[in-house]
Amino acid sequence: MCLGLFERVKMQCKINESILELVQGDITELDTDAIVNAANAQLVLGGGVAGAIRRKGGPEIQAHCNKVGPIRVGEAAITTAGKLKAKHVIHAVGPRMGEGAEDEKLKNATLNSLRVADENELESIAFCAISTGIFGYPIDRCAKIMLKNTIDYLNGRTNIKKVVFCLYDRPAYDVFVKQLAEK
Ligand code: AR6
Repeated sequence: MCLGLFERVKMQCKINESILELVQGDITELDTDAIVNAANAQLVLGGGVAGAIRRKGGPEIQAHCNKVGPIRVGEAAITTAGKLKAKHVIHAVGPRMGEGAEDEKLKNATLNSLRVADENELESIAFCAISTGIFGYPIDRCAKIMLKNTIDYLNGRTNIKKVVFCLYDRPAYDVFVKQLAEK
C-alpha cells in the first residue's frame, strides 16, 4: 500500500511491519536515529553529503571516523552525529563508477547500513542516494538496487520501524518514486 502526499513531496509505503518513505530535501536536517553518509573507504569526510555532515555536525564526527576507519567498499561503520539532529551517522562506502562490481558493492553498502542500524537497536534510518554524486553512479540504477534490497531486508527479521530515502533534488526524488511505484 503506497500513499502519495504530493504537497510535501513525500511518499510512504508499508513494508511488512515497517514504513519506507521517500522525501526530497537535505539529509542533514533529518532527526532519524541515524543518517547514512555516502562515504569513502578512508572515512575522510570530503564533499557532497559528507561535506554537509562535516560542516553542520562539527569536528567530532571526523575524529570518530579516524578511530573506526578505514573500511572496505560495501561496508558500513557507525559514529556519533555530533551536533546534527540525528543521533548517529552510518558511513556507507559505495562504489566509484568504473571500478567494477558496482551493483554488488552498492547492494552490500545498503544491506550493511541496515544491519549496523539493527545491531545498534536503531528504529529509524535515512539514506541518501549513495554513489550518485562525486562517485558517478547512475541514479536510476541506484534507486533500483537500494530500494529492492531495502524492501527485501524489511521483509525479513528487523527492529527497524522506518527507512527514509532523502533525495536532494526533484529529478532524483522522481526517479525513486518511479522505481518504488514499479515494485
Ligand atoms: N542531502 C541529501 N542528498 C545530498 C546532499 C544532502 N545534503 N548533498 C548531496 N546529496 P555524494 P558519492 C546527494 O557526492 O557519490 C565525498 O567527497 C547528491 O546529489 O555525496 O557516494 C565523500 O567523502 C547525490 O545524489 O556521494 C566521498 O569521497 C548523493 O547525495 C565521495 O564524495 C550522493 O552524492 C562519495 O561520493
